[in-house]
Amino acid sequence: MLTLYHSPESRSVAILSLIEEMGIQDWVTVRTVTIPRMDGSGGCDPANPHPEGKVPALVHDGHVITERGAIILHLTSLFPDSGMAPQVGNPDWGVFAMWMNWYQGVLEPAFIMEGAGVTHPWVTAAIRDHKTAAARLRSALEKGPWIMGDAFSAADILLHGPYAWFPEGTPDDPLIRDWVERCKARPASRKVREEDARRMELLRAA
Ligand SMILES: N[C@@H](CCC(=O)N[C@@H](CS)C(=O)NCC(=O)O)C(=O)O
Repeated sequence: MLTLYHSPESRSVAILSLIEEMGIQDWVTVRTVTIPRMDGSGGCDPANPHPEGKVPALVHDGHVITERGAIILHLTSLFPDSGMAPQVGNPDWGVFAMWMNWYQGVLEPAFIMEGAGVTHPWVTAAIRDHKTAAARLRSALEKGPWIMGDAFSAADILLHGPYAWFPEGTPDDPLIRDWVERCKARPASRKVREEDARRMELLRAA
């Protein structure tokens, strides 16, 4: 049994989009939980099994899986015919797993550091910076039109996320901006965001 712990307008939207793109809605139960919000609202939800009270968390037969990259690798491996990732064992799958880990270990930290105005030689040595990360994105998209080449994949869902949420942080590069818009225009993405806006209204009204 698969249960996704989700909170509206948060990082777990990426997993909802993935579920929609994969067509596995009947296999995953979605439970809405609260999280502490930057404006002081919300709070950790005792119903959320995430050890840090965050979202997303995916529970598979009692096993708690956190971190979007890991959740994506797990779901796309469980449902290998969904078309959202290469087949496990193919060289392409190694590249796909690389993008999942690069996102978690480089792109998102670099994006956050830039937004927070943090620079430090240790940070630069370990993760470089957002400009360097954006250059790597660009070189993938030059071959594009998607991160993995011809086919839209879960790598696009994960990697375009920060730019969809914070357009002001998006590099001033038409190749990257157009890709973000193409990702946002996917029917699955539109549907999930519309449903999520309704979930948020319910949460605010509660
Ligand atoms: N590295 C995690 C990050 C998860 C995360 O930070 N989620 C935010 C939602 S946008 C959260 O739950 N924040 C609540 C909190 O800070 O307590 C992932 O990629 O899944």
